[in-house]
Amino acid sequence: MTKKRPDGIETYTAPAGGWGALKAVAKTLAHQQIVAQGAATLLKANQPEGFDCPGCAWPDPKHTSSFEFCENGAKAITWESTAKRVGPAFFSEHRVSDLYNWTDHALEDQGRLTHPLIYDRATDQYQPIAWDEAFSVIGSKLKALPDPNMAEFYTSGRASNEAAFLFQLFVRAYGTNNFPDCSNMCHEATSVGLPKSIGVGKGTVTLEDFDLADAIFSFGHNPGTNHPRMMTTLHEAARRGVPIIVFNPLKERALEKFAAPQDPVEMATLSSTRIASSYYRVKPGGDLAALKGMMKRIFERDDADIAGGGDGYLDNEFIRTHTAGIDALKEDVASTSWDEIEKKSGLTEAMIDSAVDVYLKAKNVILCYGMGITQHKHGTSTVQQIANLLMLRGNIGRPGAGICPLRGHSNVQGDRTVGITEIPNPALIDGIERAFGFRAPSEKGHNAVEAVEAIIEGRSKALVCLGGNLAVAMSDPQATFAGMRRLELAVHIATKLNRSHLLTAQTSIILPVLGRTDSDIQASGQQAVTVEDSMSMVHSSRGFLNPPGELLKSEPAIIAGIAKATLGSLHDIDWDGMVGDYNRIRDKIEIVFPDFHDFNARIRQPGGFRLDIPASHRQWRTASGKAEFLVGQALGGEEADPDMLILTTLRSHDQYNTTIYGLDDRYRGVFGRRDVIFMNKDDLARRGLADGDRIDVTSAAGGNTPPQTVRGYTVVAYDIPQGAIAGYYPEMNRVIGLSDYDKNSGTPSYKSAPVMVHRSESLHPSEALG
Ligand SMILES: Nc1nc2c(c(=O)[nH]1)N[C@H]1C(S)=C(S)[C@@H](COP(=O)(O)OP(=O)(O)OC[C@H]3O[C@@H](n4cnc5c(=O)[nH]c(N)nc54)[C@H](O)[C@@H]3O)O[C@H]1N2
Ligand SMILES: Nc1nc2c(c(=O)[nH]1)N[C@H]1C(S)=C(S)[C@@H](COP(=O)(O)OP(=O)(O)OC[C@H]3O[C@@H](n4cnc5c(=O)[nH]c(N)nc54)[C@H](O)[C@@H]3O)O[C@H]1N2
Ligand SMILES: [Mo]
Repeated sequence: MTKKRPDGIETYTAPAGGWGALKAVAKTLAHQQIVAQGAATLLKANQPEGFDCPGCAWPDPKHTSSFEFCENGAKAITWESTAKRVGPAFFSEHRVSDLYNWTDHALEDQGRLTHPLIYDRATDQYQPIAWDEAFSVIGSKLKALPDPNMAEFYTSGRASNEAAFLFQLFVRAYGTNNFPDCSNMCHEATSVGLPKSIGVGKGTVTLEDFDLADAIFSFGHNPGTNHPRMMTTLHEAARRGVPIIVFNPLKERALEKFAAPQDPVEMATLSSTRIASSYYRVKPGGDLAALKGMMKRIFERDDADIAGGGDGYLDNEFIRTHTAGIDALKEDVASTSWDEIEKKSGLTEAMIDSAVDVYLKAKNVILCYGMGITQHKHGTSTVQQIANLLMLRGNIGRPGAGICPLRGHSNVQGDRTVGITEIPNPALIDGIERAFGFRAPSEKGHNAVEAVEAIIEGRSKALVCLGGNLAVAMSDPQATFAGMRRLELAVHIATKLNRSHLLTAQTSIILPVLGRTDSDIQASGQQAVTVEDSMSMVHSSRGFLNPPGELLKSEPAIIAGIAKATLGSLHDIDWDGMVGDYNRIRDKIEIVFPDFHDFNARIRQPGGFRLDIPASHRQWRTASGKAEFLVGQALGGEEADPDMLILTTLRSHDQYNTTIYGLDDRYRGVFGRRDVIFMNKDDLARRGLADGDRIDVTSAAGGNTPPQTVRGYTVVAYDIPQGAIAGYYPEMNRVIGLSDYDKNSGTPSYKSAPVMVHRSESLHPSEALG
């Protein structure tokens, strides 16, 4: 007899992709009321003359392919190109304190912002304001601050290269390096960790390398939901018989089996392809131990083989010519006991051994990873152990092999490349001087956590956001939201209304902006922008839809407006000229960053061009000039409280970060709700709990004092390692402390928050935020 599951919870048995994905797209198009225009819009995504899909940063085969179907790309595009609008009439009907009680889904689902708005405290409403007036209010508030370092300038990773470049130019001309950005909550462990290992903070592979790989390792990412076009690559590889080895605490359906909507046979016969050849359900945060275990076994096998007269398993030629530090690494993993490795990783020695088998058999290995690796207190160190593992067999810097961090936002990598960084290097400062004739500040500014801390402590008084939803994305909303409400100035350059806009400062302004899909007309005609994908390909993106209203401005135009109102004629920067013709912005980018030589010519080639990744051709821009084997952080022996659980936070299939498209998480069998916590059945039993019971989750340690609780969540018995639970981001951010982050990179440990759970007295889920 099958036991009835809680409402909306099912066991999903079908493959990922397939007809379910097509059905979901049809539903999304209808919900956004753009059925007629919808299909045509989708067909322009990632085409040579079209726009770059705002869904993810996975590359497209040369951006010249025919339309590649992608359910979640379709959701991202239709969410932006919706026919719904949120204008002055709406804001005159709703007070901000009422809107605050709406869900994140409902707020954004009102549609595209159409008018510049300013908050009026007397009526508790946002009211229209003219652009010039908005710019002048912002300029005068910023000028009035006693120190430019009292303002924070946030970037979310959808901004184009051109917008991000103008933003950093304006902010540095204003006088600070306070550049919190979404990357600080995302792949900062990669940006900080990899340069020390291989001299560059980006991936080393291209899409073509996947055709040559003999094995693919996938650590801590969920491509069926978050990088769906990667499924085409994995599907092809699986069909060629390439082993795909997955390390993930959850059995993500798309990594198990996938039906490609492009494949007529699979669609017609309802068949699918098995993706992972082996699936290791590592404990959250256990990857560091698993990687150390793999390396320990590789050294052991290498020694044994050599003792038996063999050549061993290491690429000694590569190690000798290209690397430093192998002895210390070998010593570290040798002194780490199997007992510790098994305990921390949740995997047995035999399992790790079988993963090593595959690794050693393959000539060319690519290792892909996502947030399951970076969002931990030891994220940076884990990234470096990934580089070590690859380097042991020379799997970096040759065809078919390399490291592949799956970036988040579609242009988060590009934004960093063109200068969004709180730690400017001398080359950037010299470049700005070359192009604009002034010396930018060189002292370190704030990253995302530091910016929010400064806001909470009242050291920072102003926040200007180029997109995003910083307050909701950040840990500890209790403290973060309160800090935001104490600001003197908050400015949001946004496409849609979100909760950060409702945390009103003394002066709060929302500026409606064109998105990727919108046509952008300036003095010299229709403009294209550029973006950089996960594989360092830079290409152009041109929207073509009629903008949602006449008043919207482009990101570059808004930044220039704020800059002129703040800086006046300081430094004699030609803001109008650059906004009138984005080619002129690109000319300046090329002067500041020589890697962009012939920028305007090269983006006109179909598919654009690839930025040089020195490690791809075995040039190592590290201090020693070699690729560095770096010893990993200790696994940490302290025995946790036996009642404590480790919470990892996830994206559902129906969300884009804080944007909640809908309430289903199809592949995990969750429908119509998000108020669930996944827990191992033995952990449930040990607490006398059953599938469907309501629980409270309380932070157990770390940075939010007093401890915070989310109440009334429904617990779902799930195939997840014992000792671990999983819940959705952003609802669970309440139990993640602001000071729980990787001290090397500042990346919050969203994937391993220590918590306690108790049976709940609440019949309904609590308001999780704020
Ligand atoms: N549709 C859609 N696309 C997106 C996004 C979105 O929200 N929606 N977000 C974009 C952004 S900004 C980003 S950064 C990426 C995020 O893409 P992912 O990195 O795939 O993001 P998460 O949902 O956080 O998933 C992390 C995966 O890691 C697993 N995991 C959790 N903890 C651990 C751990 O300790 N070890 C290991 N090995 N695995 C673990 C989870 O089970 C899950 O499968 O996607 C981008 N693309
Ligand atoms: N617990 C937990 N917390 C996390 C994570 C996690 O895995 N777990 N992941 C972290 C990660 S990886 C990231 S990247 C951050 C995400 O943090 P953010 O990037 O700040 O958040 P988003 O939800 O992507 O931002 C959505 C808003 O961006 C605006 N927007 C959309 N498109 C555009 C555009 O084209 N231009 C402009 N100007 N605005 C636009 C809209 O107003 C929309 O409401 O969250 C982090 N927080
Ligand atoms: Mo991200």
